[in-house]
Amino acid sequence: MTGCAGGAYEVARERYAEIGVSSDDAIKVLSNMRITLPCWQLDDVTGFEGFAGQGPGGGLAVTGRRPGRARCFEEMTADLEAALSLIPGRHRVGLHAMYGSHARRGADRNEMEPGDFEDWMAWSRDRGVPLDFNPTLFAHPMALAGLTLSSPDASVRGFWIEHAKLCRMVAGALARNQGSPCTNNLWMPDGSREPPASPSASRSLLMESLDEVFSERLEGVLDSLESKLFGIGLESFTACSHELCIAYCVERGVMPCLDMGHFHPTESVADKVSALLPFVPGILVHVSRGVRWDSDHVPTADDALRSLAREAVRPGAIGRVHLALDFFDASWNRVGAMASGARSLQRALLSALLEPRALLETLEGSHFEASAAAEHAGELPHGAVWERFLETEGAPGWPEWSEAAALYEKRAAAERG
Ligand code: RNT
Ligand code: ZN
Repeated sequence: MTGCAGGAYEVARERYAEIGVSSDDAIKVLSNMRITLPCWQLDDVTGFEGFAGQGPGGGLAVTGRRPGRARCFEEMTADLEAALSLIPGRHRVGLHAMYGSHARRGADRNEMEPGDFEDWMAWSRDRGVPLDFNPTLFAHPMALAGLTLSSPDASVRGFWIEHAKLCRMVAGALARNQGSPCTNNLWMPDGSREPPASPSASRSLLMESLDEVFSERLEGVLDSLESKLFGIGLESFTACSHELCIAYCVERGVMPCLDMGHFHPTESVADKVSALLPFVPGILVHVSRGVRWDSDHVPTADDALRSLAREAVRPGAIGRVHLALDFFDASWNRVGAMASGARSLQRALLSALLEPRALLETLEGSHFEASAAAEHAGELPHGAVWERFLETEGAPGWPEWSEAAALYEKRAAAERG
């Protein structure tokens, strides 16, 4: 609940001061951290083009069939505004190319123009919400075989190269519109159910295509490339594996996108951050919660997310590690899921910001002392600091936010079916 952090916060502030942490500073830093919200969570990755009737394809699977998904720009922006009102702070929205208005003028993805996102740009200006972008290389008849930029068919490859290039132009237009950079994240499903005859032939085609896509330097566009372990129906081979992705990004100065669901289940994504940062312009993290596989569950503040948050708030990482939520769960209230995922990430970030880093550094190497200090710090009253953060941002506490999401969904489902 909001409005009750008062005395409790003063006590918390003192307790944190004892271990050398300023909770006021932690709140300030958190207030300035923008998270990119995935618009595709609101419509089960369907898009506005009429292609994704049978699901997104490309090895992706949406779980659940709750009523009330957003079916058009107006419904989607209404849902985004509802979600944003439940999340403390100021944030960004990530679009996919499939949410443009090109289909209305009969244009396909290889004929898109920045003007197809004019309504989004107007919304972004009105609400002061910067946008990020993603080319959509799935949910399309030309991607049915699971191959796009690495397809042996030159016409398929050409189609997707053109699409990816046009998307960079769109991202440039979004950047100009918002007066700040726009992240453009390229993920392609390319892979196969059985091992390919020549993995290296497939990867050469992919790299040739990528070189063409990235050939021009574009002002305001922060390019990223997302790797993957495998997709459903594409289990044996993924052209843009982690190794290819990282090597390519290092050589070409592109940001890698690390999706938390795209690694072996016990692999730590957090640990990759400090290993990669010295070599790349930045890192985009797709914050997701894979349960047993890349299941795209809504993130909760679990150990994986807490470790990631710890790396994301280190002095050299802030501003270089971009955080974007990536999940699609139609078994949850969709707006509630969006707000919940964002709030969980913020909680994890706040806990990380409240860690006594300086103290822990002095205890480096003395194992039990460090562990004892960390355990003590972990039990300090962070809930009171979270509530002060909510008050500062004028955001609802629990249960208000969760009740508001439930009510919103009820109304949307009644109107939309
Ligand atoms: C797929 C990737 C990709 C998508 C979104 C919709 O496994 O994670 O980022 O989830 O672009
Ligand atoms: Zn992702």
